[in-house]
Amino acid sequence: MPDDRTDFIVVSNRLPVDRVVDADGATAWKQSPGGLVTALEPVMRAADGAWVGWAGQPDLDLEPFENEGITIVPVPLSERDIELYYEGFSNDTLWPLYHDVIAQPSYHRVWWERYVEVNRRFAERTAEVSAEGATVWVQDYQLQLVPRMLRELRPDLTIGFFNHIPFPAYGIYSQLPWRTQIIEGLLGADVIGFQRAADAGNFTRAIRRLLPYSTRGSIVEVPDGDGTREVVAKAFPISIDAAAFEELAQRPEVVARAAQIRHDLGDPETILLGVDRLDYTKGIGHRLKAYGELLKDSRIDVEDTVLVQVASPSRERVETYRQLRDEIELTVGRLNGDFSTISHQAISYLHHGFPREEMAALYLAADVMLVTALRDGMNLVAKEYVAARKDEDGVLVLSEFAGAADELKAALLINPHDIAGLKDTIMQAVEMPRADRRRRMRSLRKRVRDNDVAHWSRSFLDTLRRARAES
Ligand code: GDG
Repeated sequence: MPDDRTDFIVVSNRLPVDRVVDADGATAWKQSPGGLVTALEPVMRAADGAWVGWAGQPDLDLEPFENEGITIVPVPLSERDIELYYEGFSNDTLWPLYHDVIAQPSYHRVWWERYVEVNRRFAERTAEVSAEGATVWVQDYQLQLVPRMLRELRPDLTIGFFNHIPFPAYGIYSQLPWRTQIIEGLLGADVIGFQRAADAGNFTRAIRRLLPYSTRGSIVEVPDGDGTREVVAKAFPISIDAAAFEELAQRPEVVARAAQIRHDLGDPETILLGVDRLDYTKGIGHRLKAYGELLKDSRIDVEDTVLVQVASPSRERVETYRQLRDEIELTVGRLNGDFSTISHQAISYLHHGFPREEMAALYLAADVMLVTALRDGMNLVAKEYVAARKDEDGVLVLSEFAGAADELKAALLINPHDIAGLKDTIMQAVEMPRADRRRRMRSLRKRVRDNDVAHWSRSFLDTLRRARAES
């Protein structure tokens, strides 16, 4: 066994670094500024941690390397793996199924077989780099079989799993031809984390329907050799690095940029903002419908109101996403054609990604933030908007179907399917007096500050430590 194995390992589909090639053809690695990396950085550093994952390009078979104090352990994926395991089973079976079948999931046995194969590759790679008794934290729906595979290879490890997306009710989950294998896969972990208490409840109910294991509260008794092993399944709502986001949004250049954005939009009275990956779970169509009707009813006027919609490109090789893009862009084009004037656009639609500084400036400029997801594990955009608003201004309109609604009760909560209700709530947000805006934003900010991403990772890892000590 090599002696450079590590005590703390995070496993996720994508590595937290991107490979960049400069003009001379030299390659380097750039850390992507994800919340997960930020949250785990202190733990990673203290434990000399490693990160196991795919580097984002096909057929890259690389040896582990060091990047900013973290050992990066690449897992190679071929074009075919990407097609079947990632775009297929992960993004066209599990993603729509776990988001309450908003889009129809496809069930293909070859996708499943490749999902099993790729999960095994991740488990094997992780087993190789983990020191005796190490702690491994597996992330998300692409890797649900890894906990059990890893436990079989390395019973000495402490294994955690966190599901970033919802876990559906049994009536929906039961469609999955491989429903029992997935549950068994997850139960290889010592602790299984979900975004909401409702997700954890759906998971334990699915266990009771499918397997002869007993559950009490968040504890599942899983047979293990001659005895049983206790697995914890409960909610750990994820968050953001609130302090860092607040600091970013206060930088003079970001504040100046926010003022410039408002000016460039024609100094409207009200800027409404939507920021989403272009995904059918985010309810962008419902938002546009409500906004279009408000314009049609003359309850708002393009002369003083604008909707800025950032739709960052996502999963563009999956057919459902191509269709969604066409539908959204048709709607945006129609609304702009019908309502824009030479000097004022109804919707400023941006189909590209932006640097974080620009996102922060947009949050600062927006009077009303629209989060209208039809289903969303958490929704970090809602929390970022709140963290950015140190001025205690701005109104958050938030879907009750986003995990964030469990915590952010001082937002204006909406059911995005209720278009009449959504329209009224948007008007309530636009017309809300300053004192009410301040009261609500203050309460939201306290929540996001107290429960930041460091709190999330600490409480998960503490539970994992305790669970292992007790067993
Ligand atoms: C999954 C779950 C859960 C977006 N466009 C740009 C950009 N973003 C950033 C946002 C935010 C993140 O991406 C999106 O996070 P969300 O939580 O809103 O949504 P998903 O991507 O669907 O994430 C979700 C999350 O996992 C964590 O567990 O909350 O429910 O679906 O941080 O700011 N960032 C930059 N440019 C963009 O154009 N820089």
